[in-house]
Amino acid sequence: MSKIRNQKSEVSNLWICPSSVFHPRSSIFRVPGFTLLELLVVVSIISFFLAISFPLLSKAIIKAKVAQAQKDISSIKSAAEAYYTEYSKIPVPGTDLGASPDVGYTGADSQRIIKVLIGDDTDAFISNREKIKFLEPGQLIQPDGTFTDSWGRQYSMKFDADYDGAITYNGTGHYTRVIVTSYGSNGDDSDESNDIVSYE
Ligand SMILES: [Ca+2]
Ligand SMILES: [Ca+2]
Repeated sequence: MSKIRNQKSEVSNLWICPSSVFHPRSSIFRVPGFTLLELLVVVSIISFFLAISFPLLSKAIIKAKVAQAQKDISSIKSAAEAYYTEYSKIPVPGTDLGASPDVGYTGADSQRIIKVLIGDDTDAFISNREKIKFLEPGQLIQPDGTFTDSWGRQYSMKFDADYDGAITYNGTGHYTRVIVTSYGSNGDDSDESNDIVSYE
């Protein structure tokens, strides 16, 4: 009799209240996933980290573009100086040699000079008759065949056309044969604050 009473007691302990089993928050029947509050917390945390990381990422991208432009400018300047050493003249059309004041080149004219420096001798007015590769264009080349800076704009150049050993640029004289310029992220030559220039 005592044994039967104990078994009943055990069965009683195993009984589960139906209301707790079918309650929506029951651990047995709870739908796996997040509650609305948990989702809002996760979205808020992700938004917070995006908000603080985006400016840092933008700064890093701008810094990388400036570094690439500085590297390209240095390469173009070195190539122009190597051209001078080889041919005893600057890489500009013959009609500009001896011109005073010194001559600046932008757009299609600067494209012609870069093409000559990479060993393309199709430009008879500048000429690289030995087809010497003074410049490795690298990522200067865009899919459409143009040579541009990190912002997709063409570099500008100014040469010491009058051979006095100096170039005046933005009102200041510099002792150099060539100055190469990227007008920076805004592409604006009147705003020098973000220009990248070879003499700096
Ligand atoms: Ca000069
Ligand atoms: Ca600028």
